[in-house]
Amino acid sequence: MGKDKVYVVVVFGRTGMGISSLVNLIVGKEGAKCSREGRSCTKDTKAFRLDLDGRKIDVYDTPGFGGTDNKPSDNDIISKILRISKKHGIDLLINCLVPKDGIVPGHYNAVLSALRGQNREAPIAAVVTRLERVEGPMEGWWSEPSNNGGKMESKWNMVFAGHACVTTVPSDDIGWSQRRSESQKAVRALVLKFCH
Ligand SMILES: Nc1nc2c(ncn2[C@@H]2O[C@H](COP(=O)(O)OP(=O)(O)OP(=O)(O)O)[C@@H](O)[C@H]2O)c(=O)[nH]1
Ligand SMILES: [Mg+2]
Repeated sequence: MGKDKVYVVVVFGRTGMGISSLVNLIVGKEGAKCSREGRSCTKDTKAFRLDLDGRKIDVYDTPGFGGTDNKPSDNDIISKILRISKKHGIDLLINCLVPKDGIVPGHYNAVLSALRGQNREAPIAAVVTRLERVEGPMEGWWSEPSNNGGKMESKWNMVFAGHACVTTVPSDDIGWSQRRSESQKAVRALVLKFCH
């Protein structure tokens, strides 16, 4: 590993679920533009640099799948992710998921099969967001029998190389600052596992 290596992490998911917010949480800056509820916002892929533990990591924001208002089509989004893979190589994909409506096996499968088809498969981790209101530790969401992450695997064959359970609720929402910083710690630890 050269010391100038730049690791590449790509975050994807359904539109409006908090992809850009998750990128900002990981990078620790409000660099990526986030939407107001109900409007697709991110139009193109964009990298935000994180320096962590002596490593340079480019975290890519992507347009959400299923976007409205002149948003790239799902196929365009796949092409954009493939382009990043061909140009830079991808060390980790993060599927941004929200309980219920934000868990879409089709998005996971589309990304996985497109990369596989080009012999460019990369590990996919799950980050489950919007968990600020769960009782007990956010991580508990994953193993709670009624909604657990293992079920995603057995039900939809969504197999993840790792996961984190978080909230990316805005930092000015003071009620959740503790959970927000826990979330940043958890998701950065996940990222570092794949950047070495
Ligand atoms: N309560 C709560 N709201 C969140 C969370 N993450 C994101 N949001 C809100 O969800 C809305 C959409 O967030 P974005 O990060 O812009 O979502 P996106 O997936 O990038 O959306 P597009 O770029 O429009 O496809 C914003 O109003 C966020 O503040 C979370 O963990 N908890
Ligand atoms: Mg966005």
